[in-house]
Amino acid sequence: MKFLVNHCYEIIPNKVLDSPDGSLTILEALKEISFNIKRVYYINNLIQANSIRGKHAHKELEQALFCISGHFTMKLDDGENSQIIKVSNNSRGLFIGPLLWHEMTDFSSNCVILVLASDYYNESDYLRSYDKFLNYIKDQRAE
Ligand code: T46
Repeated sequence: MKFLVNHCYEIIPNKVLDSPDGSLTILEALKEISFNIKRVYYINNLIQANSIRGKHAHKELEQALFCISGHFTMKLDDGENSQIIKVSNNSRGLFIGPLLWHEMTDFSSNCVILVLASDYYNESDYLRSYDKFLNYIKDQRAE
């Protein structure tokens, strides 16, 4: 996949063991996952057709996101370029780095998203308004 935005890339697991009994996908910290994993969370029960998740950027948090069932649409925006991608259950993941605005929509009802995060939950790491996100980037560049 070609990314038009910064702070994002595709994560390809080293090992996917497919068999008639199912697929086993293995990911290891400091290997395919570039950071130490401090938190794991998942999102499921996406039964409402018009659900929106994300709509924020993080100041420092690094995340590896895997759609392990179903599909959804991800809008990415690094403050200069934006891109819309379809994310589906294909064993590949998305690295979502800091300072990347992300919005998730169009979830299939069977969608399950697994996220590995580099740090514990911290609300002060969030930029929840797009204007604040742009200003934060501007301030960072000025430093
Ligand atoms: C991303 C997508 C996939 C916690 O208390 N602890 C946690 O670890 C998390 C992730 C959330 N929360 C609380 C904070 C908020 O009151 O749960 C509420 C919703 O959190 P958030 O806005 O982070 O949820 P999403 O699903 O919109 O976004 C999260 C990630 O933040 C985001 O970066 O990629 O999941």
